[in-house]
Order: sequence, then structure tokens, then C-alpha cells
Amino acid sequence: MEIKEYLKKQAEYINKKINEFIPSGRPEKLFDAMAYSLTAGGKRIRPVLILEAAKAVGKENIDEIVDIAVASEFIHTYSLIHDDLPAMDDDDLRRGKPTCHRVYGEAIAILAGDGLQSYAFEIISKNKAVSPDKLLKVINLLAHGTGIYGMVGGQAADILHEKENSFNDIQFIHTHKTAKFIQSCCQIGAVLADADEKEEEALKNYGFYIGLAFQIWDDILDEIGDEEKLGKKTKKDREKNKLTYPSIYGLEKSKKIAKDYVEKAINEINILKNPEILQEIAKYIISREV
Ligand code: GRG
Repeated sequence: MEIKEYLKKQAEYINKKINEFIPSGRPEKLFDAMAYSLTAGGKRIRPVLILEAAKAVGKENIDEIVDIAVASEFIHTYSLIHDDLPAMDDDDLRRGKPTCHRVYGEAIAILAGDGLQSYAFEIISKNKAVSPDKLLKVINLLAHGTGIYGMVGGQAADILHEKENSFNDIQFIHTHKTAKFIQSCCQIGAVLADADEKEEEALKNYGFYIGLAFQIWDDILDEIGDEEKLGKKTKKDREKNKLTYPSIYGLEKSKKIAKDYVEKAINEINILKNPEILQEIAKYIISREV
């Protein structure tokens, strides 16, 4: 099976599991907003990476850790809702559909994002199959990769550049906004599969390299991608004064840098029991159209 088809199948599995974890309650509008964004599509690459990293180290029983994979998508969804807000990217469309704040209003969209984030950690805390010390490590990795030393820090740096021109370090932005979350997903998979030190380090490095490649490719798609497929018709990053690889290095050099990161990622995980699917995912990242 081709990797694109395989990823589609895995995303369908994740979608089924996400549906099982969608919370309900009052006020209905808040819960509707969370469900709306959770079910609006997406590649589900972060949960897939958690599961594939675990499989690469030899874990077979994936069902017992899928809730943790689902939780990562709750966090990703929160970040997208907040990223689309008028105070941040001010986008009307996400994945081809009206953004959360466009449908539910800004206040509810902010709260839906907040709710998704805290509920993600609630889901993880309820896992019964993984030992408490391992769950603690998972929580630490996820909070670290998505919080002030990861995604939130990177997003702040990105916004400071866009709105004030006061932050000019693209490597910092890419590393923190995108790579650290992806890295933590790969490391979480390692922890959940009882990886030894070397295996965990390899997956950590793999995650970092594909995370950087992923963001560079995202910048490239923003320049040359099909708006219809990408599901957005708003201003390009370049027009928003965002720091992007193509704006600094040009398209060809950016592609070459992304390719080099992918090669590094592939080599890192040669020591694993089953590295093949992760290696295919690395290659897919710099060939994807969405
Ligand atoms: C608001 C704290 C906060 C963070 C926002 C996710 C994010 C950080 C910003 C979105 C803009 C962007 C280009 C971020 C880089 C990471 C990225 C490429 C996100 C999009 O993730 P995909 O491609 O999206 O996995 P899908 O739709 O497939 O889930």
C-alpha cells in the first residue's frame, strides 16, 4: 500500500476514535464548537506519529494508547482555533470550512480552544493501561512541546514578527511553533512502547527533523500550493509579513533544506525495529499537497 493511502486509512481510524472521545455537556454551544473543529477534517499527522513511533519500537497493542494519540489532536485543534482568531491570523476558512470563531463567535472559540487543551490532559490522565510514571512523562512531553517552550512560544515569536517586526529568527519560530510538538509526539510514542534510551533519542531527533521539514513544506505550499486543496483563500503568509523559508531562501533552496532534514530523519531511525513506515512518512511530508 502506498504511504498516502496508508495515512488516509490511519487518519480514518483516528477519526473514529476522536468521535468516541468528543465530550458533551452544557452550555451546548461550547461543546458544539469543540466538536465542530474536531470533526472538520485534517491529516491527523500528530496522533498517527504517536502510534507509528510506538509501532516502530515494536509496540503491538495500539488500542490501549490510542486515547493519548487522540489527546494530541485535541491540542492541535485548540491551536488551530486560536491561530485563526482575529487577534492572530484572522482567517475565515480552515480546512475549507468557516473557522470556529466565524461560526460560534470569538468568545466561544477562545473557550473551545481552552476547553480542548485542558480536556486533552484529562483524557490522558484517565488512561488505565499505561503506568502512572509513564503517563506523567507523556504529560510532561506534551505540555513542554506545546507550551511556552514549544508551540506557544513559537506562535508568540511569529506574531511579534508579523505585527511589530520585533522578532527575526525563523529557525526559532519553526523549531518552537511546529517542530517541538511533532517531536514530542514521536517521543511520546517511544515512551509508550518502552523504548530504550537510544531508541527514544532516535525518535526524538527524527521528530525534530521531520517537524522542521513539515514547516518548511508548509511555507512552500503557502506559496505554490493549490488553495482549493489547502482549504484556504486568505492572504498568503508573505503578504502577512510572516517570516517564511521561501521569502528568505527562495523556493529551490527551501526545498533542498527540507529534503536534507528528511534525509537526516530517515538516517536517525535506522536503528529501530520497524523504521520503514516512519521513513515513508518522512518522505511524504515533503511531497504532500495539503
Ligand atoms: C495559537 C498557541 C497557538 C499556536 C498556533 C498550529 C499553529 C500554532 C499555527 C497554525 C499555523 C501554522 C502554519 C502552524 C505551523 C504548524 C502547522 C503546519 C499547522 C497545521 O497543521 P497540519 O498541517 O493541519 O497538521 P491539519 O489541518 O492537517 O490538521
